[in-house]
Amino acid sequence: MKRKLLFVLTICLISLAACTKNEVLDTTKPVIFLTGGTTHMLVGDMFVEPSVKVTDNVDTDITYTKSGDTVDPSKAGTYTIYYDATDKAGNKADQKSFTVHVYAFSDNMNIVNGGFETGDLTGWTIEEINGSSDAFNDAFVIDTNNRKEGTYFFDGSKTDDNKVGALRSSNFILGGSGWINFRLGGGNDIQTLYLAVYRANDDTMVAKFANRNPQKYGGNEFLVGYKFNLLTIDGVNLGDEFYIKIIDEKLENWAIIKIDDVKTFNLTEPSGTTYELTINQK
Ligand SMILES: [Ca+2]
Ligand SMILES: [Ca+2]
Ligand SMILES: [Ca+2]
Repeated sequence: MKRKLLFVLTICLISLAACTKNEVLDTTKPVIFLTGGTTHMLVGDMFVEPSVKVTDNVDTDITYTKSGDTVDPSKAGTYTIYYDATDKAGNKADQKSFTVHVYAFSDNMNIVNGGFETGDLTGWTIEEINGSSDAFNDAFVIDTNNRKEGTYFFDGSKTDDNKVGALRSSNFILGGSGWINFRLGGGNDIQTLYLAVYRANDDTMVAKFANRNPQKYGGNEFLVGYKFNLLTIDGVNLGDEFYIKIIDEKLENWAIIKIDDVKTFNLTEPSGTTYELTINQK
């Protein structure tokens, strides 16, 4: 009986020693959590820092330190802040970083009347192809609903398939995230019916997009939203000057184009539910 008691006592002591030892030897590092915060903003907007939480297996009152950049909301640039924390046993948390992009914006980063909301072709220039520009006319800017954005869009089906022509936008300076978006309806033919992006200084085409998914909403009459990041093209940089051109050289079989919602400035990638990612078919 005495022996058994001694045995139990010994086990208890060992357990206690093990427990105490564990407390002293904390080898688990704390973890830093960042939530929210402004990741993309325009110069002059308010910057909100992410909220920071540090958890640990032992310590409940760990403070964190910050290093890296100090965000200056009045100056365009990319700023990165680093967060560190150490528990009382000296274990360092994995460093977390937070990056904010501050973009300068000027009106010339968007083309004029890219959504046709003036109800006509203000801001756009009609150009000829093979001596004709009949595919484009102020009268074809209408307000019926073919999955347009806003009130008006350009509807090439207001004239005949065999009409041709081109429509050139105002120039724009590439800014923000580099993402552009647009909505296209009508036929799918990259050779003769497309939206293109040209360099303003030498008129070279850098990108070309067709209405690749005209049946998305059940028919060519419905506008489909597309998005593309121009910065993925070799040699294209923020600050470069471009313009958009809409071409209709197609003569039959859904040989018209519908356009709306041409935006050349986006702070962030446009939403995936409205705009599907398209490819450069140049
Ligand atoms: Ca710890
Ligand atoms: Ca519109
Ligand atoms: Ca045509």
